Formats: sequence, structure tokens, C-alpha cells
Amino acid sequence: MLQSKELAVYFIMGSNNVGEKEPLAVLKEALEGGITMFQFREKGAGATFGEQKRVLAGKMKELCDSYNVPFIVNDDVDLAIAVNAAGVHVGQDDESIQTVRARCPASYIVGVSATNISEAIQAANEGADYIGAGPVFATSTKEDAKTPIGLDGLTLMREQIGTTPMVAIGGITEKNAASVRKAGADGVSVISAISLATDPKQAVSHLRK
Ligand code: 3NM
Repeated sequence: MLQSKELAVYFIMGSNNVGEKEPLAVLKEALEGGITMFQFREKGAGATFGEQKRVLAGKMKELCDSYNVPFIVNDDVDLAIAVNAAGVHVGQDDESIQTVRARCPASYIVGVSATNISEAIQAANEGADYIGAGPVFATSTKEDAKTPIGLDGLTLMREQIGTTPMVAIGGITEKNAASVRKAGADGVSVISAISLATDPKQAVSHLRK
């Protein structure tokens, strides 16, 4: 069962989001800084696959376990089950919530991306444990990101989904994180603000404030 506070600083990363750095080292620093949830998102140019992807996921899961931080897998139910993840995150073009639920243990956290209000309402009605709302701001990390919904869009989503936990994503930095929470998000979900930070641990502590 997900608690909204676990969404406070939700770090997402794949091996192609860290520049020249070592993904496991970046994740360790982020965990030391106090991230509250982690999503393994191995997608896009340069991403690993097959056995290499599975081995990396297993190592990251172990690391998250040692900090008691839930390990979520993006859009790969088989991998999530293979590494005994805490949950799965799916986008609008991925498997449906119903299919994911049917394939996963009952304890699994299932998160869903929503880029507009109707998708958010549908995800809430279908029993998503949390909604990933965005992009809030412009982002260059996701190649096919939709038009930003802005802070107003986030507030409208909050009004429509009631108390369903909601984390904001897309272009979030330590400078705008507070405004995102004020607009109705339970937390911030970031890739580059942590994965490309000179000091990921410090970046997390700034995002927590
Ligand atoms: N999903 P950054 S935006 C993975 O809108 C992802 O659903 C998005 O990266 C969505 O924190 C995004 O570097 C990229 O902007 C977020």
C-alpha cells in the first residue's frame, strides 16, 4: 500500500541518463540524499536490454532494499516480477492497469502516467495507486514528451482526482519543486535534476525542502 509521503522525491533513472557517471554510483548517492521512491526506466537511445538490463535492475533493487526505498520498474512487468520489485509504472501506451494487476502480486504498487485530465480521471477510477502527472514543464529528457500542462494543469488534475496520490513530472528542478507541491502534487518525480547533478546527494536534499 502506497503512502503519499513516499512520492515526496521520486527519482527515475536508466543507465543512459547519467552521462559519463556510473548508474549504480548515482543511485547510491541519491539514496543517501534521501529519495523516497525509485523507478528503473531503461528506455531510449543507448539503453540496455535483455540480460544486461535484468542484471542492472537486480543490482539497483538490492541497493534500494538496503535503504528501504520502494523499487518500481517502468513498463516491464516480467522484469518487475523477476527482480521482486515493489511495483510497476505504466504509460498510456503500455499495458492497462487491469492487465498489470492480473499479472502482479496483490501488494504491487501500480502507477500510471497521465498527460491530461481525462487520462488522470480514468487512471484514478481504474484504481491506480498513484498518478504521474506531466509533463508539468518542458523537458528534454523524454523525446516524445507531450505539451506541458503547467502548474494550472496540475491543480485542475488535483481537483478532479480527489485524494488519489499524484506526483508531478517533467522539467522539475530544485527551483520549481515548491511551486509544484503548492499546485497540488504530493511530490516531485525527476530524472535529470538528480541524475545529471554534480552532487546528486545534495540535489536530493534541495528537492526535499
Ligand atoms: N515522463 P526530467 S516527462 C520520464 O510527461 C518522463 O510523462 C514524462 O525528466 C511525462 O526530470 C519525463 O529530466 C522526463 O525533466 C522527466
